[in-house]
Amino acid sequence: MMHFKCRLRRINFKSIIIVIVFIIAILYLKEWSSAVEDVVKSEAFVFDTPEAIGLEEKVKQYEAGIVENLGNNGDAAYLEGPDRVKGEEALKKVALNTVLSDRMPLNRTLRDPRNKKCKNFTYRPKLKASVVIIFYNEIYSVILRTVWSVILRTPPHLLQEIILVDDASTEEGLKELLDHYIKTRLKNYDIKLLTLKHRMGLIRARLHGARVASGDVLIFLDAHCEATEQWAEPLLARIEEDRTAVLVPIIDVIEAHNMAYATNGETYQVGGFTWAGHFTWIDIQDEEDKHTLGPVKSPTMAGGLFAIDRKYFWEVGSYDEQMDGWGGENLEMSFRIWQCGGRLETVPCSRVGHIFRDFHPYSFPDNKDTHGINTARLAHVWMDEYKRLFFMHQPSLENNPIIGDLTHRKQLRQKLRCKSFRWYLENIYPEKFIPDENVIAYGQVKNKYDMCLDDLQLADDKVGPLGIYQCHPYVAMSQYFSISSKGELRKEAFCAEAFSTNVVQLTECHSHSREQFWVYFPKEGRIYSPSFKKCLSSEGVRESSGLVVDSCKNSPHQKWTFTNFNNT
Ligand code: LR7
Ligand code: MN
Repeated sequence: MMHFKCRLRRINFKSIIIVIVFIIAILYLKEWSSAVEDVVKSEAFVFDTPEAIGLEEKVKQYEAGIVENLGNNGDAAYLEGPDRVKGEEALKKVALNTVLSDRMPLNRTLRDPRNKKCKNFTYRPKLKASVVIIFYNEIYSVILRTVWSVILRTPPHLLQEIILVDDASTEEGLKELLDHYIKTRLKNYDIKLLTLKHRMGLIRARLHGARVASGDVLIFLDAHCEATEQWAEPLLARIEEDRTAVLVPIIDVIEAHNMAYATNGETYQVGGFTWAGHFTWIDIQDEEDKHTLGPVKSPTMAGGLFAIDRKYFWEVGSYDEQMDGWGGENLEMSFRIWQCGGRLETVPCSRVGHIFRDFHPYSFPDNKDTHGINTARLAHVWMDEYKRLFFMHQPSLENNPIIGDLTHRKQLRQKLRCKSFRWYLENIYPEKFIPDENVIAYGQVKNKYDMCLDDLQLADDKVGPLGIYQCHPYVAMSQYFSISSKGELRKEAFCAEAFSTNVVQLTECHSHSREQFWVYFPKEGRIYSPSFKKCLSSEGVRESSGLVVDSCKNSPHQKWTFTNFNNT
């Protein structure tokens, strides 16, 4: 009896343990996938439910509205009559001509935009790609055109799968329609559709996609892209050669108003950044890189379109999971890749179009500045003492609890033994101007009327007047200038340039120009242009119009003081 009981107990004990382990395993699995509602994989489809019949009708309606050949070759397309008016309205509302997109074939043809010499290369990669496409309320036809472009232009033996991640779109019926289209029209391809239960922002949405992926290489795309001929081969081949190379194709512009696939010929740019924490395009810096069709070093990436070895993605810290919404993750990954031993490159023989919109058609809960917060996170983790230059733009974020806990990311940096930000600046991006290093004077620049030099909100990439404005406390925004050791009067990438009309404009710095050369005499407060033999003056200048150069005289208009002056 005793014996029996004991045995019974033992058995019970054992089975209880098994049950517990089983429950834990299930809970763990559930936890892991709790944010993911369901993964739909294309499989045989049953048409007999009323829902399926309704969806099939909707898809057929779409298909009936498609105008044959419209936008083929990547040409600009135009609509007539009421559609045209509706298209213009959509453009105003969501910064994209959705009506036009709906009329264009989902599998439209594109001209091969590559440099002709790219065709001479043969790539024989063996790695397979998982293409991860995330979206929030993007329109059906744009998402599917992205998917079709990948299917049509990636050799099947290089395409493991396409993973669509729906970041909890609120657009009614979008998910069901996509799901139906995939199950019926794309059933021969491995396409997974993940739906997140809650809006998680594009960074965590990408992480969800990456977790499901099984290919050797992850290729991320925005949901409004079109891949062109042989886009994948050079990316995969390069990763096969160096698994720590993270690659960006040339990103061509697809126009939001007419869907034209625009190519600007054979020149292209690589990625830079501003101290305010924004991505910018910069010219290729090394002369020999300008002429190669091989991969070219890029200090940063735009973020939406890139290829990375899947295992390396996880090894090198994937993403900062605590980054919310939109923005910052691209610079975070760029700095991290370089500082932690990898490489970031642009591959000019791989080209993908992206629809560039004038504004984002979506907002974030509470209008949170996710770009600012995310950038504050990366500044604290990766930028060392140079974070001062970012926080100069966003002082309120520096010690703000809103940015969250950074322990894990700092631990990651330690674990990977990553190099310093100074190393990155010196070795990867030596052209980047540091406004308070190697400069003669810097800061706010006041004249004797207590007015300050001001860039008058010069927009990126444009030329504009160098003006004066009431001195204000948001110095970094528009009033922070430096006299560099090269003699430039400079704000970030823009330099004061004197013209023969005596007008002084801000133009892109081009280091060797005499018109951008100034000498500062601190005692007299003069900012002198040797090539014009004249002094920077605010005489006769109104707010909002530019400064001039004038014959040098003892005038309060020509006396300038910088907040910081280096004596050395
Ligand atoms: O909450 C959201 N959840 C999402 O899933 C908000 C957006 N998204 C999706 C969205 O549907 C889209 O597919 O995320 C993708 C990117 O959003 P976009 O297209 O509104 O962003 P963008 O193209 O304006 O912004 C660029 O910078 C972002 C910074 O977080 C991302 O890295 C984008 O991927 C990136 N896009 C590119 O790099 C394309 C080239 C643009 C340039 C320069
Ligand atoms: Mn985009």
